[in-house]
Amino acid sequence: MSHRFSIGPWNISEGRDSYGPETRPAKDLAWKLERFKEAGFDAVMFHDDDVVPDIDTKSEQEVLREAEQVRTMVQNAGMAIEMVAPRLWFSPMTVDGGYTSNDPEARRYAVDRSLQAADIAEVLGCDLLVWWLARDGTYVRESKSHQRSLELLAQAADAILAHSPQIRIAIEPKPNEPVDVAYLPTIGHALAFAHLTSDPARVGGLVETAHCVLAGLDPADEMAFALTAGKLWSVHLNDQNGLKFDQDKPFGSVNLRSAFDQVRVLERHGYGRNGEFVAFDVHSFRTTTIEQGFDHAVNSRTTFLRLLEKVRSFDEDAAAALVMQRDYQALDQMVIEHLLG
Ligand code: XUL
Ligand code: MN
Repeated sequence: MSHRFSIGPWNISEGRDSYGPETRPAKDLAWKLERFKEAGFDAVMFHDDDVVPDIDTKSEQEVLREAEQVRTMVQNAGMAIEMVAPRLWFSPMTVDGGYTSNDPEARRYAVDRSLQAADIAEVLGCDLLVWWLARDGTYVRESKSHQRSLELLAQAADAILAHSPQIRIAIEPKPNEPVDVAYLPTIGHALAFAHLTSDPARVGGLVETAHCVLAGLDPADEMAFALTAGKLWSVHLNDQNGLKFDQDKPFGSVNLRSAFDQVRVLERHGYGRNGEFVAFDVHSFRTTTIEQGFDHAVNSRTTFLRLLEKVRSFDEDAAAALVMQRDYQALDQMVIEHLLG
């Protein structure tokens, strides 16, 4: 089976970080779509305001009309649209969180904006709404009630599920950043949370490599957990060098063996058979020029395909025999030799 690849416009970025300004010029969606297509990507991921910039200043009709235009543009570029994610972390209304803010008016804003994101998804012809709950956590744990926060999250999910019968919500867990501690830090939390909603079958997960590393967990295991439950609806493959700020490095660039294990687990579970995309959430280094400003994504895709060959040529019978003999030392070296091979 061949895989289909997905990428977001935010993955071609301008190089700003907390300590300094942009190092590359901004490029528009048309420019990005051209790069995506020529590099072999099949689908685009969007935040609601990637589709409709300055979304909060526009009327509902304007928003949906602009979404129509983007749909046509992406279609004309020969690509599909994988998902839409409401960006609930930029507005002054989301300073204290999205759905779990202590301010009822801010919570209403978060839900309304999410319903609109679901409408945008419908216009774009996709059924996946991604929940990266950036600020739904705390800097000071005593500032919110955990139980109440979970209830608020479930109410928000229920509102979306009732509003858009075609929508599935894929929760993208992350343990911290920007908040100190998040309410849904791992895929286990996300899938348990699904059962607090009115339609657990329509609430699943998206596993990002870097987020698992930040949680001190094995990315392949996190993916396997969701796959076993039939709930891995997307992935954000990238890499992360230990416990520090979220790095979104090219896939396999830190831990090639872990990357191999991720590809192997996706293959073993037939990931992609139900239309799932292999998505990358990767960022250029700040030092990169705009001429090389998409190489990190192209390289991630190349690494995935190289590792796919490694997974498919791995001698699973020999590995199984070593498992039977409990010779895990030889198994360990077998994997290393295969990767070095
Ligand atoms: C943040 C992150 C986001 C989501 C989409 O760490 O990964 O880009 O993937 O909102
Ligand atoms: Mn991500």
